Order: sequence, then C-alpha cells, then structure tokens
Amino acid sequence: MASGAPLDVQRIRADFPILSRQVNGHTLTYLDNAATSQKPTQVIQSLVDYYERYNSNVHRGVHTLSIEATEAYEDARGKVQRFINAPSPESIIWTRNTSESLNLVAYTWAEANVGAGDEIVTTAMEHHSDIVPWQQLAYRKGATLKIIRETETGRLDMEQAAEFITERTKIVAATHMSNVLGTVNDVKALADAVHRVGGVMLVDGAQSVPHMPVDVQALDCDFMAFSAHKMLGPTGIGVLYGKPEILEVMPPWMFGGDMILEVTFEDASWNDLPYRFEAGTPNIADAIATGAAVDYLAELGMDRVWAHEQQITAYALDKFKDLNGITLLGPREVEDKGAVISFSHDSVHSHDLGTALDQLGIAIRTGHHCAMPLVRSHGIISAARASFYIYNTEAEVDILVDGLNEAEEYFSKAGIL
Ligand code: 7TS
Repeated sequence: MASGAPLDVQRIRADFPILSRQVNGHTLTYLDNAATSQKPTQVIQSLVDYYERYNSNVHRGVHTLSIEATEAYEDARGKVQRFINAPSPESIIWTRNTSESLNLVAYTWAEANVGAGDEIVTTAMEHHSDIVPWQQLAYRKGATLKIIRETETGRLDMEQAAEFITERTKIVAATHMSNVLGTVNDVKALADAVHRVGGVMLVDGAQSVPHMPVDVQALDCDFMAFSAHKMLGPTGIGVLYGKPEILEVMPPWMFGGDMILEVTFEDASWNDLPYRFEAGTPNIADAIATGAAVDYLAELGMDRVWAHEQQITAYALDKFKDLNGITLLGPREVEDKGAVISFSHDSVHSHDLGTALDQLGIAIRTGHHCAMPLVRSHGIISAARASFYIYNTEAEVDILVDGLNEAEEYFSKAGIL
C-alpha cells in the first residue's frame, strides 16, 4: 500500500468477519478496542493452519512438524522484534499478556535490584497492572512508591517527574498511552531522566504498540510490555521487550522445561535468552498468530494507522462538543492523544449509558477501566469509554453520538434526569 495514503477502511472491514454481526437487531458498532481488538481473517486462519497442518511442540523435535512449528514460532518472534525495532530476537520474551510482562519485571529485575529506602516512580495514569506490582514490591522491600500526577489538561506533570526522579530512583514505570485519558506520555524524557540517575525505564506499551509507530531503541526504554489481543492478535499472549544486556543478568522467574541448560538432582543452570524466561511449553499457536497480526499492521503501516486514529479522534472530539451533560476526561484535542474518549454524564451512570447503547448494537466500555485511582481522582467512580481502531469510521462516531442523544432523551423522559 502507498505510504502516506489514508487507510482503505472499507477494505480493512471486509477482513473482520465479526464486524458484520448483528447485535440487538443492529450491525455491530465496536468501540471497545482499548479492551481488546477484533481479529482479521488472516490471524484467525493462521491459528487454523497451525492446528490443521503442523501442530507440534517446539524446540524439542527432530520430526518435520516440530521443525515447522519451531520455525514459525521463532519467525513470529522476529516479526515482533522488527515491529518495535528491538535490537535482537533474544530481546523479545513471550508472556501471557501485558500484566504478566510487568509482573515479570517486578519479580525478577526489581526483586534483585530494589531494596529498602529505594524509590519506584510511576504515574497517576497507570492501569492496575502497572500499579499493584509496584505497591507489592514496595511492601516486600521497604521501598517507596511515588506517583507523578496528572495536570489539569490531562497530561503528565513533567516538572513533578523531574522532582521525583532522584538518586534513589531505581525504576520508572509509566504507560506510553493512558487507556482512560488517551494521553501519550513522553516516555523518552522519563527514560533520559532515570538513566541520568542510574535507574531503568519500563514502558507499558499496551495502548501504544497497537496504535502508533513504536521504536524501543529510539525511546531508549529498558523494558516494554504489551499484549497481542489489543493489536489484532489472539488472547493469551503478550510480549516483554528487554534490553539484551539487562536480560542477560536478570534472574529467571519461573522454572521448568525449556528454560534450563543443564539439571542435576542438586542444581540447574539456565538456558540462553530468551528461553530462560519462557518456562514450559509456550503458547505456540498464539505466538504464530501474533506474527500474522504484526504482518497485517506492518502492511498497513503504523504511521497510517496513527493518522487514521488521529483523524477519527479529532472528529469525535468535535462531535462530543454538542452533547448535553457530558464531561470528557483527558486532553480535549488530539495533540498527545490516542483514539480513546472517556466521558461521564452529569446524571446517568455510565453502566446505564453502556446498556442503552448496547440496545443499539454499540459496544463501549464502562466502569473504572482497571484504573480506579485515576477515575476516582476525577471525582467519579465510573466512566464510559469509546476507543477506536483501524476499522472504525466517522459514520460509527455519528452512530455513537446519535445513540448518546437517544439515551439522554430516554432517561429524561423516564424522569431520571
Ligand atoms: N496496561 C494498559 C495501559 C492497559 O490498557 C491494559 C489493559 C493493561 C495494561 C493490561 O493488559 P492485559 O492484556 O494484561 O489485560 N486495558 C484494558 C482496558 O482498558 N479495558 O480492558 C482492558
């Protein structure tokens, strides 16, 4: 496809069988992509191919099926490596999801390197999976957790970040893009700051890697975590990228098959990277299908994916200005903002809005979005969220806005407003 040209959304939509599904008598309008994306036929078919043609265990067979499965599994690792411009395939570790990737760092690198009196810096915009592991680590070690606040315009307070990152900081763990506010954070600046004091930078890329060009070497992060299911891939598989020199000296976490070099009854030694962190039979089928998802996105071009999402978000932000009773969370313009629009209604609970929209076949997320401290800091306990992806159209934004108007009318007629 020509670089720079807009995405051919209708052609993309034809690759996603689920998008023609009817929900409550309406064609599905799927706007819950920050929770999980839909899957194109190419990804679904790669799973079918694996199970129908070469299902076999990896790294242990001399037979044809095992050799084919091993090649496809490692090939997928190489695709992910190139997708985020990691320096080597060994720096890509397969995990179950972003949460497991973050916990891996907390239980290995941080367990070995964070001690009493040390500081861990994170942000007010984190998903629970990038807060709770650090709270637990701080309890275990007697370390302190510092939280960089959100500014009034929904961005990270970088002045506070500069104050918080000190000689005592061992790790900064920050999301690249907030799943609630959509804010894109300057993680490169955070990486530079923590490197100046000898600490490491962990980026939660769950919402950035699926939506924008991400280059881990340009960002100079030490770790990056993300999930395949948010980027057209299957559930049950995620990635931890780590700088090879850090992974090389990082202690293993889970012990068992595939991660060892040699075992006696008394002792064991560890396999090379990345297998040292992949104990047991891995999620072979889903790793291969992640490779298919990455192929799909790379073919579109991540700069074009980002441009499409910026356009649809700008359109939605503009349309939302005309809605009654709605308060937006996060930046009000697309600068530093991805395709996520969270909002609350003055008098209708977000769950009621979500249920009313579901009656129209519109899928949005409601609740605390696994970011309870963030949502509560806005003085609410629940928000509604529409999040867009490559197959969403401006017409679907119109359907959402009409749906919200309809819901508002319904609730006011019912005497609830
Ligand atoms: N980090 C961020 C920024 C996320 O948005 C999510 C999931 C995670 C971590 C955890 O990913 P997982 O694959 O391990 O579950 N976010 C959401 C969401 O916004 N709605 O449902 C899941």
